[in-house]
Amino acid sequence: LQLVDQLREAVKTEAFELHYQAKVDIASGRTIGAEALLRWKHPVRGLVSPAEFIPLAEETGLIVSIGEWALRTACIQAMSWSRSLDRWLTIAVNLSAKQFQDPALLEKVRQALACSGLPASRLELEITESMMMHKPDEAAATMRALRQLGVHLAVDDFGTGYSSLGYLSRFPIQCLKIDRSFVQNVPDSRADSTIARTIVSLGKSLGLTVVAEGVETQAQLDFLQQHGCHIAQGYLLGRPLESGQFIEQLLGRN
Ligand code: G
Ligand code: G
Ligand code: NA
Ligand code: MN
Repeated sequence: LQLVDQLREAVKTEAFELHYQAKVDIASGRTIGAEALLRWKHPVRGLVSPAEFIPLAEETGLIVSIGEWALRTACIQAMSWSRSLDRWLTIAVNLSAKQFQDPALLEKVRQALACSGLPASRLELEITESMMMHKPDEAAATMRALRQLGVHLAVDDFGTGYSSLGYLSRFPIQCLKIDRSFVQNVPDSRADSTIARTIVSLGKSLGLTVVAEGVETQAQLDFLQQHGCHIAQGYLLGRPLESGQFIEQLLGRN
């Protein structure tokens, strides 16, 4: 079977899994939510990373069904955790370019919220700069409609795309995620430390929540804390885990 047929089969049988990576409030050390990360449960290859199949899924349009499954599953999971913990967790879901351009996106988000019971304010959608800049007017309209539903919007991998800072303030976003390629070299590289610090300060001046991705060392976390970054995500704070392990980690922590 060709890879594309295998992927089609996987969509039919929902042969996917979400892993969850903690998002931690740097000031309090509390886990405030998670990012859902997709995996394909391949019969031979085991768990396959989206980096390997998202391009094919985009090309074939299969991403639209896969993304819908991910959205629904993530919302149901976040609602279930929130119930059992008796406090709200936020769930972040990545959108691909095709999904973001799908005219039915709004309706799918609405349905995922309705069928899970998750309040819209507990769902965050991650999009990239290139998705916003492709057709900025249409993107802004989509984003405004999503905002009207009450969901939050985050810019993923910030600093790596061709962003126009002028546009940044014109898109209705709530959160910037500093790309891990900058975080990685903090605090040793002066240039990357300056970039990370500048993104934190830019985000804060615009009233946005700033998240650092790919935090792997205590020195990185200390630097980010010192510069007022709000939220951290990375192997230091937790690897992506399946839902059962994620909740165990959370319960063991606070
Ligand atoms: O978890 P991992 O490092 O394998 O993720 C690789 C890439 O896949 C990341 O860029 C991430 O944003 C993306 N990704 C993870 N989950 C999803 C998803 O559900 N949908 C889309 N479109 N991309 C995802
Ligand atoms: O593009 P996006 O930022 O959504 O990518 C998230 C990806 O980054 C996931 O595939 C996840 O597995 C990976 N990731 C998460 N934390 C770390 C980390 O601390 N170090 C590295 N190298 N990768 C990470
Ligand atoms: Na990211
Ligand atoms: Mn992401």
